[in-house]
Amino acid sequence: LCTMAGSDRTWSLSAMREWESPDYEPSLPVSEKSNPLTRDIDRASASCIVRMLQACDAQMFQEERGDTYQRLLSEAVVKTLVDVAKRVELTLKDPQDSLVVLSGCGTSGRLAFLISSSFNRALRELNQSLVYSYIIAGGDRALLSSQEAPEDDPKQGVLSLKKVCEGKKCVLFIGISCGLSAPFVAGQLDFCLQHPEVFTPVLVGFNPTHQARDEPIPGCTFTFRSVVQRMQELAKSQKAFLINPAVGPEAISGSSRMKGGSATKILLEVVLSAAHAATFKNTAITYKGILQHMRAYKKALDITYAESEGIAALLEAAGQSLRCARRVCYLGWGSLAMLGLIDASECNPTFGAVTRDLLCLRLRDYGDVRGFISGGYRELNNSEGPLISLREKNKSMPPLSQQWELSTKLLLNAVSTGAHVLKGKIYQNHMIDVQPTNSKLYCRATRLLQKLSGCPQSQCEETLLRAVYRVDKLTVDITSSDIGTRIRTAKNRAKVVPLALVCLLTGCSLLEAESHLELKPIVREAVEVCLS
Ligand code: F1P
Repeated sequence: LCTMAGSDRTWSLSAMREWESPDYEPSLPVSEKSNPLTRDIDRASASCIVRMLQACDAQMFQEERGDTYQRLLSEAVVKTLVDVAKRVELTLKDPQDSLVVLSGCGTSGRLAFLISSSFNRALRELNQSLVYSYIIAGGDRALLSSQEAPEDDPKQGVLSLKKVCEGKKCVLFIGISCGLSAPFVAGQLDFCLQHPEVFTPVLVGFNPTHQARDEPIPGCTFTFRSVVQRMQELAKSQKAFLINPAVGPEAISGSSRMKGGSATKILLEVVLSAAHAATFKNTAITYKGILQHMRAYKKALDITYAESEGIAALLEAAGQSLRCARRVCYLGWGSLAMLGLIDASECNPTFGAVTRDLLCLRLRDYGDVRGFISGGYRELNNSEGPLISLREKNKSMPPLSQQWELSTKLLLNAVSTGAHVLKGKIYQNHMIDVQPTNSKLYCRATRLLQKLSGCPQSQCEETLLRAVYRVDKLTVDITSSDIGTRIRTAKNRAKVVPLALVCLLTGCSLLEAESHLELKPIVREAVEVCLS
């Protein structure tokens, strides 16, 4: 299909909106659905991959239609952005004992860091008190390497929130969870709801509220959804705020680092920029102003993809490097290099992009895609100390720099995603080698096995567990283990999902599945052989 359409492939409006139909993968939230536009991305040429990514990104700015999903440019969303910007303005005008905290897990936490750092820098330049703090699940080490297990820990979320807010009397807490799913953020929002005299909670994510995760959180009486429902009630009196437009399914199912990350960056930068302009330039926060700023990002997106030929060439070259077991290295300085570090750090959990792949655990930290920053760790300026201040020239972060950053993010996401697709790390549009290192990813892995093998859920769960523990027969100890133990064990295992899938499809033993995968190191090809 792709070759046929080549790089001129375009999509009809109905194809662009197919995911919105209530019959389309109804059991999944938008953030976990598979995007119909990229169903065959695994067999696409470099230029076709770029077209597909462009179409997926364009879905971010689609207009709301009828009674379906709220979108980025929907009236209700823009109005909430105006309200939240006014709250930030209040903090900026009265910074004493006040704080704006941005918090999230994985990519969401890295963006919390990036955005809070750049707006604090703007304040420093104006000789104003700094009002922004960030929290990332797993602490600063998670800024540059994936730490997914802490995402499941609501108590740690609360502890880290208490720590940054010590002594503050007025805190605007912005919790980011693209899938409205991370227990770490749910715990923090719940804590804010319990202390309304200090905290005003804001939630940023990309599912409608009824699709928020409703799985029980061990040791808690709330679920993410129940927290969201309480916030919805309070939102009526502006005691809480929900910013949750749908941006459409990710190009690679569930890869919220892509559109989820871009939309987070757009929304928060629009809000904070408007608040800064109101406080320091006397420019009122208006609906029109916010809308215009959002449209400037849409333009950045169009300008970026106007270079799709160049992007495709880069992607092809990067894919070739990975295919010959070589690397892709990003070199840069300032916030753009930081985006490179972030993009590189996300490849490991997304694609199972471990060097030389199978069982090569010692080399785990040296990924296929690596980022380098001029000045090294000392440039980071993170709260736990030396890991970078971004360079002089990016100090003030005028709006144009923000769009330049978005453009860079889109480009890097395209290169790393495309290169891994070309390397065979994606099956259809699924992360076939996803590491089940937290409860969300564990459930995603089970779902993927069900979808690809057609076997019942219980059998898929059992086979996944066999692959995690590397045993053909499960012991009582294993079957009675809790999800936390399973996840900790999975962290030290490679190719868990591919192994389980081969076992399910062929009925072979784990050892046989391992040698099958060794013979066919391109996971997609190994799986295809079994499927055929
Ligand atoms: C947080 C997150 C993602 C990461 C991976 C695991 O998701 O860490 O950033 O790519 O999918 O989850 P969310 O809480 O923002 O939905």
